[in-house]
Amino acid sequence: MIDTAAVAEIVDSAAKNAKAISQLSENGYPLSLAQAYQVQAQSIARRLERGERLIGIKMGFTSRAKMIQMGVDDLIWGRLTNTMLLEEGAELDMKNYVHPRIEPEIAFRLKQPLKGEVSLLEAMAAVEAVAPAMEIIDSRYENFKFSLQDVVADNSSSSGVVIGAWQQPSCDLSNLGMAMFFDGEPVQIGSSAAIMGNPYRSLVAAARLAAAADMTLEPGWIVLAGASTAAEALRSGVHVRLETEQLGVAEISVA
Ligand code: 0L1
Ligand code: MG
Repeated sequence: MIDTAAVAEIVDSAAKNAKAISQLSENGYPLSLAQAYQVQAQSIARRLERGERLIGIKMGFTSRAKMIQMGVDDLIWGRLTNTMLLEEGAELDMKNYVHPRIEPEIAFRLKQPLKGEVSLLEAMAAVEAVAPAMEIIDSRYENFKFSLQDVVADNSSSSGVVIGAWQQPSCDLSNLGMAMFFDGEPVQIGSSAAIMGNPYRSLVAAARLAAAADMTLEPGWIVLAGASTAAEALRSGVHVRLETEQLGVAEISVA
C-alpha cells in the first residue's frame, strides 16, 4: 500500500526547493497511473493550501517529437497554478528550477466550461482566445529521466508558462509554422500540426482526461495544448523568442 500523500510531499518539496529527486518508480514507489494522478492532485493541493490558485491545465506528449524525445507513448496532463505564469518578456531566474527546458506551444483561454466527451466543434466554441505560448518544463527527477507514472506524479514536469498576446480564435490553427529562437538563432522549427494534427484535438482530450479526475475545464482557464517540437534546455543569459505564424510572438529572457 503506497501512501500517496507522503509521495505528494516528496514531489511538492522537490518542486518548491528546486532540488532533484530520484525516480519514484526505482525507489520503492511503483505507482499505478491512477495513483500517479492522485499524487499529482495531492501535491497541487499542497500548493493551493499555500495560497496558489488553479488557472488551468497543460497537456503533455501531444506530439510524436515529444514522445520520442522522452521515450513514452501516451498523452498526459498536469495542473497550472498562478505562480507558474511568467509575464511575457520577463526574466526567468535559473535558481528557481532544477534543469529547465522550454518548448513552443499554443494556449487556449476558455469562455465556457468543458467536461468529458466533447466534439471538436464544441471545444472550438468554448474558446474565447488563443495565443502563442511557451511552456517551461522542469522535471524534478535527476537527469530528466522518468517513467510515465513518475512524470505524471511530478505534475507532468510543468513549472512555468509564458503567453503572448491573446487574440480572437478566428484563424485555422491546424498548420501554423512555429519557430523558437535562442539569441536570434533558430533552435526548434515545427508546425502546430504536430500537436495531434490540430491543437483543438488536444483541447478535446483535455476535457476528457480532466473529467476522469472529476474536473471541469472552467471559463477563464488556460489550456496549454502541448508542444509542437522537442524541448530545448535553458541556460543563463539566453533570450528566447517564439514566432508563430498568424498568432505572433512570445518572449522571455533567462537571468
Ligand atoms: O509535453 C509535455 O509537456 C510533457 C512534459 C513532461 C515530460 C517532460 O518533462 O518532457
Ligand atoms: Mg509542454
